[in-house]
Amino acid sequence: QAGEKDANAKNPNARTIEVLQSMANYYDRVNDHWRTMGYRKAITTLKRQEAKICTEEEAFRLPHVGRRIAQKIEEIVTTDRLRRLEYAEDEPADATLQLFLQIYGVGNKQAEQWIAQGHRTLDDVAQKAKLTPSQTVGIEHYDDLKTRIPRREVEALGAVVRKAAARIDPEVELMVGGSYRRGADSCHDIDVIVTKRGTESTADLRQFMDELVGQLESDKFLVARLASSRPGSDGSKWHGCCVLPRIKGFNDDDGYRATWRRIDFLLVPETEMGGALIYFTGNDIFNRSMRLLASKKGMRLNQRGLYRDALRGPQRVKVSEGELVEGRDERRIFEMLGVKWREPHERWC
Ligand code: DCP
Ligand code: MG
Ligand code: MN
Repeated sequence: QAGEKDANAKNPNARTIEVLQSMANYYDRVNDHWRTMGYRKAITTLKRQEAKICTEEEAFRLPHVGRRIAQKIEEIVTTDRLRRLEYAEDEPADATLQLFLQIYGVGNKQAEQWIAQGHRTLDDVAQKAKLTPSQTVGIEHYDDLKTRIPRREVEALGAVVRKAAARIDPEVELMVGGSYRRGADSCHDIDVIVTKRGTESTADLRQFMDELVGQLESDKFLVARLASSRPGSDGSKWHGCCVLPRIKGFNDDDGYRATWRRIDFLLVPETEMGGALIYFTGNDIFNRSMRLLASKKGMRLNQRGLYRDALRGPQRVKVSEGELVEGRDERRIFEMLGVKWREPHERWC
């Protein structure tokens, strides 16, 4: 025991490890198992290093150290502190951070920046901060958007979309994926997969989607568009908000009020339906483990399908795009990966 303590003190990364350990303890306290594990693995890696790890780049090259933790390692070494930990250990500040993080379109960096600027409430941010259009919606409908959607309301919302879709193109098929497909009792949002027989690229569905959005907007079902694609994305996604209209016998009691709900659409050509179903069913951790497994087998899994890994030359420059192994069929992708089929409700990690 004393020996181990000694060894730790001599470790050139002792201070970094101490601070990261406090982060791991914090995430453990708030039951964030994923981050707790992430920090623990990074700590184990650091304990094995004989040299001091000083920069983000050095840290990122180590096993089990992702971009976020690598940045924190550099912050600890250069400033001898970690702002994220200081918020975590300061309960009021942490509560503010959690408050801001629950705004749609707000990540860690933005939330921490607002706190540093002295903002403490949603009103502060609404009045004083410069907001993106998504964040404005996120704040105006904060309470609605953080409320979970009961399963039967997800079904009712899906039915509204289906009806409108069938009028535009009866051959288009819609499936609700995400936590709903995994059997959840309630969901954060509704994830709708849009596909059609004979389509080979998302472009084949674009016109349908434009018409569907137009129709649902004029029906007052879709009430907001949110930033729908990251830069460089292919326009296969549509993110926004919807409200369930008053439906006779379902929600037409006196208590009806239009609750804003998050809705995502994913346009998927038939040729990629298997990859898309796996991706959009999740959960995110299950997806990560499937992707990791694929890469261990010299393949690559993404939301379009399973590929034989891209050939890479010096500096890991891509020489060729990987060859598609399977895209259409969800079960075949499991088979090609050599994993036992798991029903959607068995994909919680
Ligand atoms: N997904 C992913 N990685 C992410 C985000 C999403 O693999 N970082 C995939 C898996 C998710 C699916 O997309 O299951 C849908 O994303 P959601 O954020 O809608 O998550 P869920 O539908 O799983 O849960 P929730 O009830 O919170 O919406
Ligand atoms: Mg979802
Ligand atoms: Mn979603």
